[in-house]
Amino acid sequence: MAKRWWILFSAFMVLWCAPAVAATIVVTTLADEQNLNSRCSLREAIINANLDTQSGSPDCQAGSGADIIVFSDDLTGTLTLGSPLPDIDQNLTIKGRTDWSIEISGNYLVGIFEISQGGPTVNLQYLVIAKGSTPHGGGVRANSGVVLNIDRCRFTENFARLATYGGAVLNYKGTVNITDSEFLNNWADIGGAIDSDGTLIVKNCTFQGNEARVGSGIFNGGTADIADSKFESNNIVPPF
Ligand SMILES: [Ca+2]
Ligand SMILES: [Ca+2]
Repeated sequence: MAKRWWILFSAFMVLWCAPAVAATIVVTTLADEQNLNSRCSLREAIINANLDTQSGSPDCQAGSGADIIVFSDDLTGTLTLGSPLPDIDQNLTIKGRTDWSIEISGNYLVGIFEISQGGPTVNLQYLVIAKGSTPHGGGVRANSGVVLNIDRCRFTENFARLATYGGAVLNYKGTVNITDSEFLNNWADIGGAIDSDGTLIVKNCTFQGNEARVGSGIFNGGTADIADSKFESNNIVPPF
């Protein structure tokens, strides 16, 4: 009898200690909104994923652990941000469309993604990240301790304004892995497409038409491993 109770107790402990099952949160509108309107926006989805609640909006499923944000099948086109998205501060995957038919645009006014320091692992897949603008990292800023995996994304016309770092991606003392992605026509003062002060691994990527005063494609101030990638028509330009 005692053995049976021990088995039941062990099973309970395994279930109790198991990590939270990730939620898949489906974005159903390309509007940049946070209103109760039966449509789940990317902004609402990120807040729910960060807090593992529905405090962003009951329009989206609640987050739970290392969530996955996807876009509903009927959405294609551009999501234009009216203000910066909330920083991502939990493990999270954001998946666009395999044919790159979802674009997230900063409209040359705001940055797209920022990942909080302290160690979340964030995966960005199949996204077009365009026209983002911040002082550092117009498309994505990864802060210290972050692991950022970028797979099959396209970065176009992002820029770090006011003479600063990383037009498309700033890796500020994190670990950034980039595979099978394109960087087209991004610009900054230093690091036209990417500025890295951490660990950077780039594989099978294309860098074309990026501009900077120093490091038109990539400026590496940390550790970098670049393989099987193409650099074409990236230009050194005078200070903006
Ligand atoms: Ca909504
Ligand atoms: Ca979460």
